[in-house]
Amino acid sequence: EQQRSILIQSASRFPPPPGVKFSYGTAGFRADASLLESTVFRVGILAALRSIQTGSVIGLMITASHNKVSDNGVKVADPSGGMLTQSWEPFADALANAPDSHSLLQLLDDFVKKEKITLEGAPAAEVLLGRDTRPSGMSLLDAAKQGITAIMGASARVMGVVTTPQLHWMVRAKNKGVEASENNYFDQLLASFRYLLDYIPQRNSRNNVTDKLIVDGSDGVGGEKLEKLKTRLGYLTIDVRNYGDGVLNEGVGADYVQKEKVVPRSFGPADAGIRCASLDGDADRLVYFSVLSNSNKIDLVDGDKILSLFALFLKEQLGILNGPEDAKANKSYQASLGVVQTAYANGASTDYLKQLGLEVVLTPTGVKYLHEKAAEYDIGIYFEANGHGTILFSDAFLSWLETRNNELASTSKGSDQHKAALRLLAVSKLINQAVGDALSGLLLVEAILQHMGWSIHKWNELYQDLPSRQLKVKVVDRTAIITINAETTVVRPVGIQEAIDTETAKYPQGRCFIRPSGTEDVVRVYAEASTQEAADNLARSVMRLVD
Ligand code: 16G
Ligand code: ZN
Repeated sequence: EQQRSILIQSASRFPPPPGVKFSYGTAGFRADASLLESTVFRVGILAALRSIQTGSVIGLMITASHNKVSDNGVKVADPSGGMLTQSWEPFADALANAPDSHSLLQLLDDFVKKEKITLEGAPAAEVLLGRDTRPSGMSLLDAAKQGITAIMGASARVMGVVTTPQLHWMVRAKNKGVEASENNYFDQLLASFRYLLDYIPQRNSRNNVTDKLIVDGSDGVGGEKLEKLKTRLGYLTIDVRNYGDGVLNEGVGADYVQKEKVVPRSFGPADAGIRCASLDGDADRLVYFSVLSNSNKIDLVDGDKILSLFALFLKEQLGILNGPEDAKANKSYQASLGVVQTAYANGASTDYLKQLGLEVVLTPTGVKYLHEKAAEYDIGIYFEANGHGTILFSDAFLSWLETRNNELASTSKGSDQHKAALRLLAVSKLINQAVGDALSGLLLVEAILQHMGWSIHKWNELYQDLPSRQLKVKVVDRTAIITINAETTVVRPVGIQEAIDTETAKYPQGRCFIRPSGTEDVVRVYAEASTQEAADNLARSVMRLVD
């Protein structure tokens, strides 16, 4: 009864905006910030319930990532640090769209019964709360707090301005009994990064790779954090630009750089030849680039190439670790190494990875799908071309690796095999296993480039991207388009796939697909072919089929 009246009272302070329909899309709720208070309040309630049900700490992040500064959004991190379980998404939708406090309460009643969540005498629930640098974040954070505390026994712990991956990392850490603080996060990243540098093969020590990196912080939280982190790096001079003076995501950031293939604001011809990287607004995406001389154009090194670099390195280290005598002595562990991409992955990257002998699978767009698939391997690497990705290690493999490392430390300390074990362990600590993380990804790229003795150009030459084009079409109802096979085949409307196939067949190395966006009211078209002109033409002609 007391619980009911608390809920009614607090919910009445957050009436939903009339006539707006919210949907927990690929990456949570996103909208113009002025529309979001009621939704964020309600997601606070949801997070508290999820914490009670799982008996674990849950995360709630307020961000709209690479979208414009006047937008905002909210998403929930599950106990593992990953995305909210998909089975709760319909509840999130219903909750956000409940027209008044009465229907809200009814929904909560039904859901709590269905999910067997006992509110009375429930164990203490805790939700970690974070936000990016958007000005609207402050009041939205307060709305989330009120939602959380509207559930009796639930408390909110404000982590303040953090990157999205930092918050996910903290949730994961807390649930493993590790201290969930920014310092601890930095410590872990730095310690494992230094480890990797300590084990760089002699032949490549330092002189081949320039120690200078320029990073575009997208005028968001990532630049701010990198400024703090870089003072503790030791080697590597990082020049951080766009770390908060300009407008968030405007002409800057990983999304802009990857889609437009031009330099971000405050970069120019003077930077030609230097290794550059770009983060997105909440620092869960990372791309590299180098500026072409005398122009604002760039050579883009996208998520596919980061993935390829990681895959190559891990495969090599696994190979060293599992020496031939080990197989005979039954000491090796046939760790499965899998790579997960989406249909947006450049065809040249997929070919390259397959040539390395790796298993490559495609999933639909959206981190939750890639992550889930990657978790099926001992080492699962996933990346979207847009720069979101990470590496997952299975518990079974990690515990074998720990044991093996101890063995090697006593039998052949300092051997190549021992070093390979140490490197793999360091990677598992450096890379954020909760979610893609631009800061941890950046440190891993830097360590591997040093290890290989490679410049950004050498790295970029792993394979040559096929020319591609992305277009979008505004449509009345994007849900009319239904795809299968990881979004590579359209099944509705009937007939359209045949038409796409006919167009595609006209172009050498042609590949093309369409999919409804999960974040905007548009249908996206992606085309690839042997020349830029051909890719453009293919995209345009398929666009006309959709219009
Ligand atoms: C979201 C997704 C991203 C995906 C993008 C596609 C997460 C955390 N983010 O930003 O992975 O690439 O949506 O957008 O899942 P679209 O559906 O509008 O093309
Ligand atoms: Zn992001």
